[in-house]
Amino acid sequence: MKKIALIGVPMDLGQMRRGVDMGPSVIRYAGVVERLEALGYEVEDRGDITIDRPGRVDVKNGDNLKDLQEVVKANERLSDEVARAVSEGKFPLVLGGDHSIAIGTLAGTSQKRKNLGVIWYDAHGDLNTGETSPSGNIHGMPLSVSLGLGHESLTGIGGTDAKVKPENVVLIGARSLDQGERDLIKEKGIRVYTMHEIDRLGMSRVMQEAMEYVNDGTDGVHLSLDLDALDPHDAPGVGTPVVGGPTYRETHLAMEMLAESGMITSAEFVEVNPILDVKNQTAEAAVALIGSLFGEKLL
Ligand code: 6HN
Ligand code: MN
Ligand code: MN
Ligand code: MN
Repeated sequence: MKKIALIGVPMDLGQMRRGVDMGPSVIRYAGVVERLEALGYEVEDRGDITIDRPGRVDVKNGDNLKDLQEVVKANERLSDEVARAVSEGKFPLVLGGDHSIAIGTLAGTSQKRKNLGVIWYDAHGDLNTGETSPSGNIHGMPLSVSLGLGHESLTGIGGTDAKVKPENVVLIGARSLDQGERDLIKEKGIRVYTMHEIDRLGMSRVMQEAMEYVNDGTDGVHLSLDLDALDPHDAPGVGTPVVGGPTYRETHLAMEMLAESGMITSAEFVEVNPILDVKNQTAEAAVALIGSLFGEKLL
């Protein structure tokens, strides 16, 4: 697919570190459009989704969900925009914003793809619900919401059906899981390559296995890449860093293998926070990884 629809989502209400709403802007500034055009893609930058700003942020409702209404509204808009891109035969490339926006990306993508595979490249599981979340931050919940679990105003975005099936999901890079997330992974039998498996098998074998797994019986594969998956040494500009992650190089290898496979049909890059970053390093890493995902090679 040579046409890309670029969609920015300046969302920071899914978590507590202000500044991640500037993610789309700094990733553009780091040259994402030029990088993709140099690879021969036609890029339509659709600008940013509108985010409603509440007067006071971080307000929890009775269900342990912060800024729920604003997060729902933005994800409804995003879902429509992503669905439109898919129906026009374009590759939706979504720039965050915090990870709560995966709710809208997956809701939009799954309008057309009823058996969507998902690669969740993240230090975290993002499998909490209001009941299990230690924080009430919705960016820790998008994957469970997409599986149909949690508050109905979130699971109902883009229709009441579950957007993805647990057997079509694979997590890569996990090293911080809450108890409720561990329980859910066991209950649903979700495939997870934690740092232990990456250390033992190496990124190459992990990616080979993960790709075979999500490609089996699916009609498209979405990549959800949280920059906090990378070791904080290589991606310091994130709100919830966790030590001991895959390197910049290992993550490039993962993107290069995905490019070779040709299986990825939509993607999002999230959690870049320029206030916490060092000289835009994390935004630049995101752009370089996007380049690799779309087939950039040295020779
Ligand atoms: N992310 N598990 C923690 C929580 O608050 O639910 C951290 C979530 C981080 C989410 O990085 O997208
Ligand atoms: Mn994360
Ligand atoms: Mn399958
Ligand atoms: Mn995440």
